[in-house]
Amino acid sequence: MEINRRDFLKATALTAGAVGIAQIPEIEANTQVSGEVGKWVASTCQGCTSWCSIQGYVVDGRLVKVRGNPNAKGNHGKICPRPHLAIQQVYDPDRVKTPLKRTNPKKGKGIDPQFVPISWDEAIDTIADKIMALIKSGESHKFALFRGRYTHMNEILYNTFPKLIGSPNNISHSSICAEAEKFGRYYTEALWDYADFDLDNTRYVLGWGADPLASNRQVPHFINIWGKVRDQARIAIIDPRLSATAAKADHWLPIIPGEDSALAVAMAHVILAGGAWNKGYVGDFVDGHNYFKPGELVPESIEVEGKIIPVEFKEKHTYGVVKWWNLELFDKTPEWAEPITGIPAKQIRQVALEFAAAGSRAISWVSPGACMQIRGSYASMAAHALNGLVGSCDSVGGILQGTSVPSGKTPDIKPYLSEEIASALKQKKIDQRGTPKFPALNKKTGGGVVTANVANAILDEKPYDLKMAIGYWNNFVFSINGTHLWEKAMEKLPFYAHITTHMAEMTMYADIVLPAKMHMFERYGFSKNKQNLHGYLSIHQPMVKPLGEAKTDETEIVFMIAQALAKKGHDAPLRYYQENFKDPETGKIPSTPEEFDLFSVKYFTQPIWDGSSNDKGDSINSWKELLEKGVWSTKRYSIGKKIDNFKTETKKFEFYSETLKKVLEEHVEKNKLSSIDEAIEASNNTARGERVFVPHYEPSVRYGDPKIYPLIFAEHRSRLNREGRSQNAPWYYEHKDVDPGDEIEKDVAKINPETAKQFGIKTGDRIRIVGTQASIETEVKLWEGIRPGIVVKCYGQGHWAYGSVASEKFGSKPRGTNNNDIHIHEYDRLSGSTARHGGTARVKIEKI
Ligand SMILES: Nc1nc2c(c(=O)[nH]1)N[C@H]1C(S)=C(S)[C@@H](COP(=O)(O)OP(=O)(O)OC[C@H]3O[C@@H](n4cnc5c(=O)[nH]c(N)nc54)[C@H](O)[C@@H]3O)O[C@H]1N2
Ligand SMILES: Nc1nc2c(c(=O)[nH]1)N[C@H]1C(S)=C(S)[C@@H](COP(=O)(O)OP(=O)(O)OC[C@H]3O[C@@H](n4cnc5c(=O)[nH]c(N)nc54)[C@H](O)[C@@H]3O)O[C@H]1N2
Ligand code: SF4
Ligand SMILES: [Mo]
Repeated sequence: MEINRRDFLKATALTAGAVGIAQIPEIEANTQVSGEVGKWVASTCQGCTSWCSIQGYVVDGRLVKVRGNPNAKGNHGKICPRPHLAIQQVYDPDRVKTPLKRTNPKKGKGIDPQFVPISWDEAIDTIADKIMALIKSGESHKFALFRGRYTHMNEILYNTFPKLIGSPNNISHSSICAEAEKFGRYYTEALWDYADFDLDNTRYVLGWGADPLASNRQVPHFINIWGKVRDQARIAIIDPRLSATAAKADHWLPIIPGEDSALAVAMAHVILAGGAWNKGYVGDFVDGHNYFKPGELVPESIEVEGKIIPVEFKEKHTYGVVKWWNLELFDKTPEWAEPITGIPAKQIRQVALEFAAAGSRAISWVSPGACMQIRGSYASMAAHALNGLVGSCDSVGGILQGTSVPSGKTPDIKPYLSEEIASALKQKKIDQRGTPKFPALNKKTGGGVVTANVANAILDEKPYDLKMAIGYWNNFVFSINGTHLWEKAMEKLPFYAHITTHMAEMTMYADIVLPAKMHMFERYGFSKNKQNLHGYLSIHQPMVKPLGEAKTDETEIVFMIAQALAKKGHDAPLRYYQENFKDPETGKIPSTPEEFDLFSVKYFTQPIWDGSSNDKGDSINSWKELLEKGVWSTKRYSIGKKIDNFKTETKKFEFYSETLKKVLEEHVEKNKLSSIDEAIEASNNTARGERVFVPHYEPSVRYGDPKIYPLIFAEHRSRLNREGRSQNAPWYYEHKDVDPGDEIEKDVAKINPETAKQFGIKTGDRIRIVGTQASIETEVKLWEGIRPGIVVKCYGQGHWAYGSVASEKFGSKPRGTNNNDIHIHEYDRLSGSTARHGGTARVKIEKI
């Protein structure tokens, strides 16, 4: 088919330059592309963890525009800038189009895998053979499934599939994402999740590294409501760099990275010492006198006119405020915090009192910036505990837990497990979770994942030698601190299959590459989340033809492997999938991957489309209607019911965490440790005794002698990051200056002019940033929006694979630099998280 230049321009203008040349022939040269011919189709964006409901505009089979789904109450019909980049993702000419196999057995960074195209049959057969070999030799536990981003259809590939083949190793990316953030909420109010916020009614937003105009969660909702918030509330942002939100705030507190716990306890001190806590929520001293005196413990009793009178605090909806003061806060004055945090005592006092003056309409909003740090679990607890002091947890204008959204239950797999498979599932998990070094206390000891540590497990063969992994929608070689470690681990792993849209760093170590359908526009699925006081379920559905031979990661590919395994003698997965995922409308048993894909998504979303949830939210009465509307939202969250009914041990908001105490006791017992102190020491925290159970200050940890490495390295994410997946989109670079301080087409290191002067460097100079672990070379940008003494770089660039835009030379030379080269491979062990923040790496800079 021929296409002339005029028609080409017409088509590309519509997609604003987002055209992958390979796709052009699908448009008829003489098509009239007007508003009338297209159709808006609903789906879901996964550019971040907000999972907003969107619509794509499709003209003659071609996607030309994205907007918010007008039916969505969470993101109220809006999107942030990022889904527009998804058009360049789906039509990226660098996408993987067919299954590939490696022909070069040597693996390593910069080594050409010499991939050659193969058929789906050959690819699936190779994978099935490897799995069968493990099952036959009694080593099925040596298989792992790596999950990065996902839809809620992950119940198939991530949850059930590894178990059905006898592996306990379903490894998610959660602990490289935000687990430390959840830790703070869980051990105060028993919520292991993200929060929702009543921004309509709030009077104060205190953001701990939160930059909701640009990142964090619920960006469209915040952009939409921010004007109102500005009008009726005050905003203070704690962040070492002037973020988009900090630039529009009343206060910017440029904290020294990693010192958030000090600032949080000092603010709590001010609120209590100033008598500014919410007495209706927390309670008060019975005699009305304030015994929270700086530097003094609250006495058990006092003497009045020769009589001993007990000092009593009648606590209402919280638990342990006096213990918290006595164990931690009494001496944590703003003057104490000033040299640690770099924030003037006066400003600490002012912000703390302003925040408290807003009472229960004040939000202390903790982002990963303040807690994905070494010892960040306690920073998270301390910053979140401020919500308890002002009584904003589950209050109007405060911070909320959110409403759950119904979906189909995952059918029981037990009847499908043979004795051998069931016993293989009892093997230890590969990531060493629940051990003294990695408590990963998600609700219970070892309840969380330690994603990053799988690399160490592979290298050390502890607890055993991992032999095979399948990864999907993940890129751990790029996205985890200390990239060299995952590079080495992937070199060593004997067999890896990657299900991916792009040839990412992780793919370069693969033995088999399977092309994935792009999640937003090419496949079925569903995602559940909350924003704006609504829980919601948003559907993913195909609106354009999948590129090449791409298939759905979470369903079709699993079914194909299950079919191949059945042929080779292990039919449990296929039986499970066929017997349990019949079409809910017709009862038909799935016989093809495509049928399984459709039936299983219908199965899981049935409670939404069969009308049985109409009383809980929107009204939807058929599968077709769900596809048309695209989203189902709950009624607005009903505020206040959680108060006195939190799922903590005491049902109260816990300043003294009985919930944490109980879990730590179980952890000690399970690991046969001598005491909780020993457990805390092994987890690299300094508190001892009862301080362990209250939000408290933990000193930051830094690598590198300050005499040799005088600066601290810190980072933020781009407003245009679709996590690690938008960096092959030309628009990413063309609009890079949407990030304050950044430059179009560049990946600059931002340094305060004062600091730069000390080192004799200026804007445009090329420098080497040298840490104890690695060094990177980049260009300098002097900017006042960075606190002195630190070097800040945006995360996102530095891909040595991914595509021709993301790398200077695909396969070997990155474009820009990856911060994870510099970030130390370190952890917040209590939550299992990796420490990408907190300024763990000290660095020096050298002019090149
Ligand atoms: N634009 C965009 N938004 C996203 C995503 C994306 O890829 N792009 N991804 C989504 C995902 S997966 C997640 S988990 C969330 C993450 O949520 P975010 O809140 O975006 O988390 P981070 O980017 O890790 O850190 C946020 C901020 O912490 C600041 N910071 C760095 N060090 C410190 C410190 O020591 N103390 C304090 N107080 N601040 C510090 C950084 O300057 C940055 O502004 O974002 C989601 N939203
Ligand atoms: N230094 C630093 N490190 C970070 C972060 C940071 O801010 N700074 N952010 C952290 C956070 S919050 C997170 S959540 C993680 C994310 O880290 P990962 O879970 O590793 O995810 P991504 O880096 O987004 O890589 C996803 C990969 O999936 C593939 N892919 C892309 N689109 C699709 C698709 O539609 N389907 C399928 N099947 N595959 C696809 C591509 O290979 C892509 O490389 O990174 C973490 N790492
Ligand atoms: S906030 Fe996240 S999920 Fe929502 S539109 Fe933006 S990138 Fe997509
Ligand atoms: Mo994340």
